[in-house]
Amino acid sequence: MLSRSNLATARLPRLTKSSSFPKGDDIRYFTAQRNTNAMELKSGIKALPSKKSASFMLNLFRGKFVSEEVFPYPDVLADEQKELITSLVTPFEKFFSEVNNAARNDETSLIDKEIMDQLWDLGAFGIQVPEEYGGLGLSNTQYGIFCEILGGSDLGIGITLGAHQSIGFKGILLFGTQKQKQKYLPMLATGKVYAAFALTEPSSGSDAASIKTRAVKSDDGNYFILNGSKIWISNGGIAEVMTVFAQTEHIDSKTGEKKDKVTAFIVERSFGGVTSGPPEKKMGIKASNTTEVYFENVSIPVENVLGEEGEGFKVAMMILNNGRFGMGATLSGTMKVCIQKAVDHSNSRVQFGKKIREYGAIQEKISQMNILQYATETMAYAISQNMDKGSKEYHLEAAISKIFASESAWYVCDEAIQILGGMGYMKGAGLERILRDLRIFRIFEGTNDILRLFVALTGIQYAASNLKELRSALKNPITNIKLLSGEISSRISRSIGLGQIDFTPYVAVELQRYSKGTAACIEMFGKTVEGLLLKYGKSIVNEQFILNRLANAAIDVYAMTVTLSRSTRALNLRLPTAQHEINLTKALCIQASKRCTYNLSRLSNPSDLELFNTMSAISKVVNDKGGVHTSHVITNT
Ligand code: MYA
Repeated sequence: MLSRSNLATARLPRLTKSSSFPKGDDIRYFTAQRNTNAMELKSGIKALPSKKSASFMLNLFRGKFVSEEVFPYPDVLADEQKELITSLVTPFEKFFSEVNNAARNDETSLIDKEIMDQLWDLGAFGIQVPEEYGGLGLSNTQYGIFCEILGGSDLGIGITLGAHQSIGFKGILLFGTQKQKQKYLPMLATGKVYAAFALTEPSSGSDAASIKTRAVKSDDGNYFILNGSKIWISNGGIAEVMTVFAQTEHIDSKTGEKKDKVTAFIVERSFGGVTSGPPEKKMGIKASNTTEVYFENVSIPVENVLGEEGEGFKVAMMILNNGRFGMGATLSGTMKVCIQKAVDHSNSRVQFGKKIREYGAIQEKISQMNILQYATETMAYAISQNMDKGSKEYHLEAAISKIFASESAWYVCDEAIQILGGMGYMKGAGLERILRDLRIFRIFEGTNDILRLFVALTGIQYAASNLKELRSALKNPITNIKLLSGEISSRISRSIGLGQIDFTPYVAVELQRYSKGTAACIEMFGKTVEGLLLKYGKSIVNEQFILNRLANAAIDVYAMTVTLSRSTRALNLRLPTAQHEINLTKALCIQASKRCTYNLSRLSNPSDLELFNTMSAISKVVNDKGGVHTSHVITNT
């Protein structure tokens, strides 16, 4: 999975900019920041500036509860913005229910031109492009509502639209110069010009920094000449404008040493030398176009560099970070449809003399499906609304929502099929297409495996910077008395089992019992991370069995916290659904707090550590032998 041996050999401490994201989408920040990160902790993990973050998830790794982005549940849209979105969404919904045929698009692996034209006319390709450039000018949250509709209608079209605006030209929106925006955004928003995001290469998937595509500056410094190829590019066969990532040469100003670094470019097919392969034959999202893209001596004007030269890797990462919440919103819509189909069936199907909805086995499935959908939706809009409020440090939350959404949607669709039984397996029920479409969501835009490591290690890095801060405070205890006394009292409380984290002021009375479990998980989480740092130091980057479980615990804490917040809001607003939402939250908290405690306890449990070592040994043998390595039980060979 992790090729360039990076994640296995301590490269992931470079995944550390948890506290170096404060200026968020400002790429210049990263360039400046790089020079301030030279210090190393004794543990070996790079020290970070001790800036405090408002991110709930980053602080979780320090065992701290920072409420700002989770309580109260964010509520950014003014009434008129809500009305606007309803008026924009209605024709969109009508289009999907009356005009588009998702099953046919899947069958033909194509979206008819008339369908695409109608989507352009609806403004669906420029949802977040500012109005001055011809787009709808909507916020992240409003965009999320469109995503939800797409997710419930046609994931193939969703990918076409998402590859275009969620990643294809997002870089121009985030980092483009005024000139680049003026030139490209109008055509991309309304001019029927498609965009794509070209990062992945045959030898570079998860290991995105190892791309081989190269761009060499011309002698006069006016152009880059681009050569290389990309694979699995969504919209690769139809895009006229692409955000392309390539290695470029840099000379270290201090050492004079030459080094390759990634630079992002806006590449037009019309530059010449850009060609695409035939559409890939895929398991799902068949309506979307996926191809290889080749670049042969493509001449790119220097003004088409996106962001700073040599900062392209971060441009890529930040585009991906920025778009990830959209997947949560999209899949929340998909889950609603799966649940609808399951419920239609359980309300009508009679077996053994009763409607199947009467049986506990079905009730458990239906409630679990709803719990997961509720948490997915809650995460997606917590993130989008924080982004709209100006939060810049949403990268952990966004990665978590992508993992949670893609795994929940897979589970929900699979269970819907199970409830429908044989009928669910038939094409006519419409679920097998959704299941096929859903499979890719755990793989693309950062595999869930990579994102789990990203979450765990980015958080650990933030915690490590706190330990370093404490260490240096200890050298001068008098001047740092406030910091130290706060830390000491929280440690004493923890050591005698007195939790300090208190959700009481934020959570509805009905939920306080459950929120105590969440608070306890946060305390345990911080303690566990500190223990891991002390035990493993920098070699924690090699402990992927542990990091995975730590990430799972983090995901559970986030799910509990945001649902506690959302259902409290529902109750405060006296929404008719409040009691049901409270029940969904209760159920989630009971499940997630147990799972979280279990996952965290496994990280130091000798029998679990033995299990991880044993599994690692099994895997090694199977890999060495090239497959299953047991003697046949009958023939003994
Ligand atoms: S597109 C292809 C998707 N590919 C990936 O996502 C690649 C996954 N790999 C990675 O993310 C990275 O390579 C990892 C880093 C995480 C493994 N944010 O040395 P490093 C900084 C900000 O640790 P690596 C697709 O699938 C880091 O601090 N910064 O890097 C299309 C460091 O900074 P410094 C970050 O070991 C699907 C530097 O970068 C981040 O190589 C189509 C290097 O770090 C980050 N996240 O590995 C979908 N990570 O140098 C269609 C690292 O200063 C859309 N850094 O120390 C669907 C939308 C849904 C529908 C919508 C409907 C409308």
